[in-house]
Amino acid sequence: MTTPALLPLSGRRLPPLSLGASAFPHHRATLRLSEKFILLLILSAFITLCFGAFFFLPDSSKHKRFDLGLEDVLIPHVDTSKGDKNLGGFLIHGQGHDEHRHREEEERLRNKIRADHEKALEEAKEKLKKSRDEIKAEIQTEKNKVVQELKRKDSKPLPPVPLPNLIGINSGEPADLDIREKRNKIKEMMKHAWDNYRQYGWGHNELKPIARKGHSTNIFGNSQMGATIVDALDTLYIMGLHDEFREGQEWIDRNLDFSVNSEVSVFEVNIRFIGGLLAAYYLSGQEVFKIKAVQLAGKLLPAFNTPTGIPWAMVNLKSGVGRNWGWASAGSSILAEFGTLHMEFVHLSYLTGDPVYYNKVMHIRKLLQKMDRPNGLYPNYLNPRTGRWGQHHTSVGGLGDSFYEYLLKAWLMSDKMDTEARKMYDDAIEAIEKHLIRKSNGGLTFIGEWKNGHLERKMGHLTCFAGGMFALGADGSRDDKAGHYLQLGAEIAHTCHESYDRTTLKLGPEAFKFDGGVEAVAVRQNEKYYILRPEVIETYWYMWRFTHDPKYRQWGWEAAQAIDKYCRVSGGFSGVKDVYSSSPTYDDVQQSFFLAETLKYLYLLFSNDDLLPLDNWVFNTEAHPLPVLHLANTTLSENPSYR
Ligand code: DMJ
Repeated sequence: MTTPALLPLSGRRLPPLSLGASAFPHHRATLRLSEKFILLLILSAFITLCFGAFFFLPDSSKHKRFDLGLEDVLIPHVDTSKGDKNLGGFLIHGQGHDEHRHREEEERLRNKIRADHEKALEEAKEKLKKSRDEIKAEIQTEKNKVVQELKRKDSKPLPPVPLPNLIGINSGEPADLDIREKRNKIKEMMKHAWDNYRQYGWGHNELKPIARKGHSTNIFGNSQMGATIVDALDTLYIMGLHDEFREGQEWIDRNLDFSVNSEVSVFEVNIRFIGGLLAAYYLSGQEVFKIKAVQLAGKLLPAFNTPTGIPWAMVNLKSGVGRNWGWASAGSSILAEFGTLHMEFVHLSYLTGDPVYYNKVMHIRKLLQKMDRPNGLYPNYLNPRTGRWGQHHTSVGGLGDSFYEYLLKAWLMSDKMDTEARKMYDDAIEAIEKHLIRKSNGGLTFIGEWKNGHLERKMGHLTCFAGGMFALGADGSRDDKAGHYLQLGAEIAHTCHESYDRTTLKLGPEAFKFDGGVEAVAVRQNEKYYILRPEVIETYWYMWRFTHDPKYRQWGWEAAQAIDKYCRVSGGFSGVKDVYSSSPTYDDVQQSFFLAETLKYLYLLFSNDDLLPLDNWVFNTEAHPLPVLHLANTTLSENPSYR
């Protein structure tokens, strides 16, 4: 329907009526007087209507729902006995006094709203007077507040658990002056490594001591997660370097963030970060380490989402997407990687009361138990999609090593209750002795590598840790062969010492042969490097603890001196490329495990045995001490409230 007032009076269509200023001047000259009069009439009617609306329309605020926190103000005033009702936020009032009171109340509220608006307007005006930089700074402050608040919420304390019996956190200071001096020298080396990392690589994963800048490798993805800080913490603590420890703690508290778009090695992050954080927590009692360890573990869990539950080697900490190393046999996961999670994951379940971690590692164990093992040996590769072995390579060095170590340590860490783990260890070691351990023509006991039914007579520096493992597992061995395993440990220690002693620098090569007239010597150029690894010194320390034969301290001291002489540079410590060369070149990397392991084992070698006694502490594969858990016969999954 068309409004009669808009009908054209002259038979000509008028342009649509607009009250905008430009509508009239254009047509004014052409309009007749009567038309002008009618238009004036319409205009005055419209203005009257507007005034009427302004004065006579009912007050809409009466029907307004007060949902900006005003209900809190209004509702307490509602007296239901006098007929006021609160219907879902609308207020319907009674008559008389109540009406008067209500009007006053509304007036008060209107004033308040007006005052608030004026205040907001004033604030906005003030803001506009500020410079761009000032406004930016204010926004940043607000943002920081929000982040801090989120962090605070994220860091809410975990449920308290009774700490296990923490025995032997003491100075371990030796009485003997000579030994004390040696120990002080190791501490000084630690300080040199730390101070330089602090100065040139702080926050980066590792240090390039010659270029004097941060360094990282693909195991940490492209992250800057301060691997050296986390790995070094417990060594600093044990050595009594408390200022340095506090610096590290502060950095972790403020900066260690795991929501990074970075693809990291599940194994390395577990042994260095989770292991390091847990050890720092147990030693110092500082909650922040426990919280960070649990946060990080949550980020690793998606790696277990594979068809078999055998985790991927790598996981993106942000997306949770996992994959395997391109070089590993047909997309396989690595035995030493998925088999080296047990200790840390059991502790995580212990500390959180959440069996999820425990269940993940027990699932791996169950799966391995069901599988056929060629000659009783565990191959290094297992496909997480099919659940089948990859290439039939077996090693007690790289790719296999810490899997065997963790079977033994799972048993020790459970206060020797986890007999299933002990049995798996005993079975595996029997097969290894039968197929991989041999004596060279010169009488050196070595552990070779099994490749498709053939024994390669080559031993890696990594394999040298096994001397300590045999000694540690001697007590409790099957058929009471404790003496035999202690002896085997001593023989491996001797062979590995020979591999050091037969070099120019008195530092061990990465791999050495027992073949073609060669004994404990590296043959290939790319096996002649020493990258500050700990395994040989680790074995000396275990052998020292179990035998107190002074030769182990002597050998450890030789290694410490060689490291100080050939690997020390003004910017820290570096690996060397050829231990047979009298003028070595550096690889320019200070590995985080040098601070976590090499220097820690050396320090312990020159300390009293009551510092972290082996009856109460089990060292993870990165030398992070975790206490024995007295869990009695309860399995964690059966009783999640075992804490
Ligand atoms: C360490 O990170 C761990 O000991 C791991 O188990 C293998 N070796 C390196 C150091 O050599």
